[in-house]
Amino acid sequence: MPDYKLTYFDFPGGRGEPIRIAFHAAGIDFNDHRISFDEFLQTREHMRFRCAPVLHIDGVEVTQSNAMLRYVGRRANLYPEDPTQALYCDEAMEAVEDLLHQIVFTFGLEGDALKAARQKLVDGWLTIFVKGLGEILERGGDYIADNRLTVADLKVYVQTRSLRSGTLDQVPTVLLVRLAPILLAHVDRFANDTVVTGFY
Ligand SMILES: N[C@@H](CCC(=O)N[C@@H](CS)C(=O)NCC(=O)O)C(=O)O
Repeated sequence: MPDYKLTYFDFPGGRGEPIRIAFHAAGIDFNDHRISFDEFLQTREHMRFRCAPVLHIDGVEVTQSNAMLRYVGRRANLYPEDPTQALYCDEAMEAVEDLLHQIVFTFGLEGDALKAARQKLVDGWLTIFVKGLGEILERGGDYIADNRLTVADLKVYVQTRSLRSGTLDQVPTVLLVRLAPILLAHVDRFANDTVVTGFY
């Protein structure tokens, strides 16, 4: 088995966490290298695209979180072989990626500016993406694709768990139940799945 080192921030969310859970679910050992934001600022000049996560495979650097997820998924049978089911996975994963970009635009704001930006986010992109991810899940049933756990479920789960947890100021925790209850059932199912939660 290659030597894996995943470098990402030390919090249970964002782009790195689904990859950590995928490694764990797959039973693949990896060096879970967690960095503070200060450490990130000090080292980012040496990162290819100045972004985290970064995966080293036998010392070779790789970037792009969804590419990493697909890679771990293929190694661990958590990514469909059927091209259409794989497409469904990719659609969900890229949608979460687009949503993350919209959320990140509101980071670093404070006071009234934060309040206004988050309200706009809730009424706009968050509503669109939560509804859209709900539609994707309705197509798949209990899972995003392939009638089973795939890395797409992990990516969606980490994001919906964050939305429900109230960690994003001004974003109501009832958003999922209001806009896409099917996503709430999905997040609950994984919250009780030891393959996913056994990581903690
Ligand atoms: N397309 C990249 C985006 C990576 C990205 O934007 N990472 C964020 C953290 S989740 C980052 O490093 N932000 C710090 C910054 O841009 O200064 C990926 O999917 O890995």
